[in-house]
Amino acid sequence: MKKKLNIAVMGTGFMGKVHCHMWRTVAKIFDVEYEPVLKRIFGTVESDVQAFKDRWGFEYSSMDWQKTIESDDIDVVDIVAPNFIHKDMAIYAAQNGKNIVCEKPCALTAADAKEMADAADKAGVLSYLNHNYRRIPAVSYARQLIQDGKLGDIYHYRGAYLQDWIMDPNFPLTWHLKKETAGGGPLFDLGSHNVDLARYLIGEVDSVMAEERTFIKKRPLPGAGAATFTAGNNNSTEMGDVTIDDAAFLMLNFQNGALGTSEVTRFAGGRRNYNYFEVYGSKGSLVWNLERLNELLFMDLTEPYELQGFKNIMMTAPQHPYTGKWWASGHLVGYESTFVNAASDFLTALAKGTQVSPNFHDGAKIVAVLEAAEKSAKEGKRIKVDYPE
Ligand code: SOE
Repeated sequence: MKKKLNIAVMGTGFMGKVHCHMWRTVAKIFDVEYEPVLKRIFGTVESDVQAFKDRWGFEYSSMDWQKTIESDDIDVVDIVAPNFIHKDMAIYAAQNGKNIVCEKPCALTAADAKEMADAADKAGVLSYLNHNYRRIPAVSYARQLIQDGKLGDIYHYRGAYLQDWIMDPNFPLTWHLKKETAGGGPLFDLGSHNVDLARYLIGEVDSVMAEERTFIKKRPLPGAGAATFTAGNNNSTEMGDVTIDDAAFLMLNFQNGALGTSEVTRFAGGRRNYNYFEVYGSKGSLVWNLERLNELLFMDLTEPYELQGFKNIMMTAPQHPYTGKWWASGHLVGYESTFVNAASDFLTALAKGTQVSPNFHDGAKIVAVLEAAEKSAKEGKRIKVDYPE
């Protein structure tokens, strides 16, 4: 019999939906000790909260985030609310002795993320920052190959995360496009993923050189028809200032001597969710792309030169990370499974009393790299990353 673990989901948006699916599925696929229960849902729009509660079968709904977090019946607070509120919710959860799952980016500043990490440490609760792409079998396996020395010495990381969902100038000025609510544009939203993967695969970043661009500087304020992921259905004529980047290109110097790049943009037409990396080492190379997430390209430079070429490995063997728990060998997994894999690692760490990564300390380091990029773009020079102590 699995132990019940009561979850408070703190948001009813896109990520709220993905996380509900994750909590519902994890104990069915993985042999974890806990059975998550969707206990409480928090949201800011009454009709959405009610609809969410009914659809997912939550026991309680509320529009009061403090009351939701502090409820005695909650074991895990799952923060899927906009970036600006992560810090307050996480610190409050820690102070109330709750374990925490939080969507990325961790916080608006590295200092805020560090405060979250310290609060979790002080309270002795588990923090997990959801950079789900680490949990894709191909990405996890890429790290294994690098750590097993299959790529030899690492020379290059070439990362990109390209989207196109705000190219329409009529796309409304949602919280994603304001510094005070989002922290940054694609630099924070997508760059946090890219930097997380860079740290996971290659190592810590030492310094950054960057350029940022905002192509559309004013947008209509959200009207009644405003939607987050579909452009064009906004009926407001009043305009407001966009205060974040629309694109950022980074050059990364790693502490281990590797040289990397990271391109993030929401203005790459046709690239709907193109999260991509290449890693080049002395003995081999790797290429991966979210839009073909079950495939990993591997080039083995130790083979005779005339036989060399990228081979496309399908990540569907039971030996690949996470895969054996899913479907029969050869069957594909999708976006939603990355979250379920993450929840499995979180629940295992909770049962064993160990840490899980990335956590809020990792979050503080990631945001420190993003802040260095912002500073570099502003000052036009290379910036050494100032990691919070
Ligand atoms: C929107 O840009 C978004 O949902 C990001 O916020 C996620 O982190 C990314 O995984 C997909 O795109």
